[in-house]
Amino acid sequence: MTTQPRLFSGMQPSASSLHIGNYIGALVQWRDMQKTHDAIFCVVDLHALTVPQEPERLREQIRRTAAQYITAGIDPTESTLFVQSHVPAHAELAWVLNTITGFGEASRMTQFKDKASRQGADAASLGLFAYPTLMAADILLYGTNHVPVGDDQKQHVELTRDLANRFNSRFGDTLVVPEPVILKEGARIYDLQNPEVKMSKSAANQNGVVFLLDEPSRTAKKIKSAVTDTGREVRFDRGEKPGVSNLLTILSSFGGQSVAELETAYEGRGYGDLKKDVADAVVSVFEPIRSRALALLEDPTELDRILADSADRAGVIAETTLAAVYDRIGLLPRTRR
Ligand code: ATP
Ligand code: LTN
Repeated sequence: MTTQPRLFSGMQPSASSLHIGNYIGALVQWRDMQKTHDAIFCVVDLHALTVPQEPERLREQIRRTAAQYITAGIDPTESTLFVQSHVPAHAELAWVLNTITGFGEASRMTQFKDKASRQGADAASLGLFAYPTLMAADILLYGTNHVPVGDDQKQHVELTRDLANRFNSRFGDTLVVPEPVILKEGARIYDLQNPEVKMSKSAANQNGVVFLLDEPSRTAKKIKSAVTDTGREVRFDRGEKPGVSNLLTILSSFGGQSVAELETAYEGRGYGDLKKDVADAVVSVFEPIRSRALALLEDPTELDRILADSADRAGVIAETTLAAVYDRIGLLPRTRR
């Protein structure tokens, strides 16, 4: 019987590969937290339906995302790693949470406002509006204590806390109120071609996004073509030197030396040397992750079995919470005497 705190986190399968930002900003930290937590990691495919999808591509992206979790270090014998839609309780609890969420409260979610304004208010679906209550369901089904997320998701975890407290005060103590664990800001990675914006799967120009599943030669090429500045000095300064600062952050994350140590090491040396070292460091970490992921995907029998076993384990926990919720709110159990 484990006494470690429960951790839950997830990523959308919204691209065919994760990138350096997802790796440094999420996966590496998840991997480390597995040791101190009873961890559950989810590929949140139902969330991915909130933007238009192409069915065959989505199916492939779900497997690819799961494969990269595993080969980047999420150990399926230590943690639970499953696909959201394999556990129907997520959609079921989300419905109940929708009924206790205010329309105005949901309208204040900044991610919804951003995405809806990008898609055009008429194109935005009810699903996009309800994204945060589905996320709350993900978290609350598992009695989660800690939710590691980027800063942009903090508001959703706050809503989750509000909903758990509201449910408990209306219907009696049922749901664990989770805490966000905000991932390190130093771990934010920016687009190599446009170092003012964060690296993102959905960037229009992919030359500035280094994907885990890119071929090593492509990775090296992208890094060597990174935008820098007209100066010569390798120095961390986000305002004046966003490109060089980003490369220093990446090298520090991959190589283990602090940014200050790197600044000293590159005194009198040019951007070319820095880029070459960043490329070598990233390729040497990504190459084995990439080749193992591609091998897992070649014959997905093993991967599908891992996901199914994990979904069985997750399903038992989720069903117990859902049954308690249904009972508290006054639904009739299905019984035969
Ligand atoms: P999309 O473009 O589809 O919004 P994304 O690449 O921005 O995707 P998410 O799926 O929103 O990534 O995020 C998954 C996880 O990766 C989150 O925990 C998020 O904080 C982290 N993450 C995403 N982009 C970066 C980045 N550039 N730097 C550090 N962490 C990141
Ligand atoms: N919204 C998150 C992904 C996500 C998640 C979750 C994270 C969905 N459900 C539950 C933590 C816990 C994102 O876009 N990064």
